[in-house]
Amino acid sequence: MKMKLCFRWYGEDDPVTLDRIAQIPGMRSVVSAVYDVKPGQVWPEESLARLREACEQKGLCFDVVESVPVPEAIKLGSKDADRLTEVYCENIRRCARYGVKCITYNFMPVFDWTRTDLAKPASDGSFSLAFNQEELARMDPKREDVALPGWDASYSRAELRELIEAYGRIGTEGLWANLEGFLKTIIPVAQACGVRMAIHPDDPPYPVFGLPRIITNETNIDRMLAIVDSPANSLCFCTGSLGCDARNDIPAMVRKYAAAGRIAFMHIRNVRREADGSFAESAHLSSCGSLDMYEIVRALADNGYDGYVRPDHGRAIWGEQPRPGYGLYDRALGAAYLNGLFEACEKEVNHAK
Ligand SMILES: [Mn+2]
Repeated sequence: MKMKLCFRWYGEDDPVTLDRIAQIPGMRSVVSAVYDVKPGQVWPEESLARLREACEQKGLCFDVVESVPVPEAIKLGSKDADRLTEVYCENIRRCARYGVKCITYNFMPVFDWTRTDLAKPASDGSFSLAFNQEELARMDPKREDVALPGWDASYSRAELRELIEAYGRIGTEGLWANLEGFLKTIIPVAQACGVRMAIHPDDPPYPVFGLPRIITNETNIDRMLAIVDSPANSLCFCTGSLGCDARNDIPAMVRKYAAAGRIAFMHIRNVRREADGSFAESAHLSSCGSLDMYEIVRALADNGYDGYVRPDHGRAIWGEQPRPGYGLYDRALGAAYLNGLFEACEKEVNHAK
C-alpha cells in the first residue's frame, strides 16, 4: 500500500509495548516524542538515538514525531518567543538527524484537546472520550479549580487566569500574527532538512472558555497554508477533531488538501456528533459515528496519498484500562479497518486506470 501506517507510542512507560505494536498487520512506523524534557528545551540527542534504536530493533521506523510542543510564550508572542523559536528550530534539526520526516504540532492556546469525560460508557460496555456542551458551560476556569481531563494540571489557578487573560488581550488576530511569525521562521529550517511540519487542528474546532482557536475550518486552513506556500508547511489532518463541527465537510476537505499535496499526516478516527455541538468519540467504522470513512480514504487514494496515517484515539474495550484514547485494542481494530479501506480504495483506483 502507498500510505504509511503508523501508531502512537508514549515511550518506555507506555503499557502498549513496541512488541505489540509491531504485531499489528501492516504497521510501518512509530509516532513518538522525547518526553523527558519540558516544552521549550532542546531534546537530548541520546533520547532521539534511543527512540530510533528501540523502534528499529522491532523492525519499525521512527520517522514521525508527535509532538514538538509550542511553548505558550511563542503563541503569545512574549519576550522569550524569539529564543524559544530558535530552540524549536534546533529540535527540528535534531529530529531530522535521527531520521524524522514529519513533525506534528498544534497552536492551541493553553489547553490541548478538551473533553468533559474521559470514560463515557456506551451501551455495549465500552468507554470513550466525550465532550458535553452543557457541562462545559457550567465551568469557569478563572473562578474555580476546573479539573477537566486532559489538561495540564501543573498550572495554578492564578497562572491559568493570567494565561487566559493574556490570550484575551492578543485576541484571534494576535494569535494569527504569532503563528505567522513562527511559521516564517521554522518552515525554511524544516524544508532545508527534509522535514514536513504538520499542524494539528484545534480540538474541538471552536473556542473553549473564550480562548481563540484558529485551525478550525477550511477558510482558516487556507489562510494558514498560504503563510508559507511549501509542502514543508502542511497539515496533520485529524478527521475526528475537524469532524466535531458539522459545517466541516471532511471528505471534501481531505480531497482538496490531498490534491494540493498539503497533507503530511492523517489522524483517522470517527466521532458521533450531537445537535448542540457535544460529541463522543466512537469506533472507527463509518456506521458507528458521523463520518464516512470510506469517502475519506477514497479521497486520499484518488490523489495517490503516500503520507503517514494513524488510527487516532480508540475506545476502552475488552477490559483494557488504557491511557485515555490510547489503548491497544481499539486502535489496533482501527488500524485493521483502515488497512482494509486503503487496500480496497487503492486497488479500485489502479483498476480504473
Ligand atoms: Mn488527532
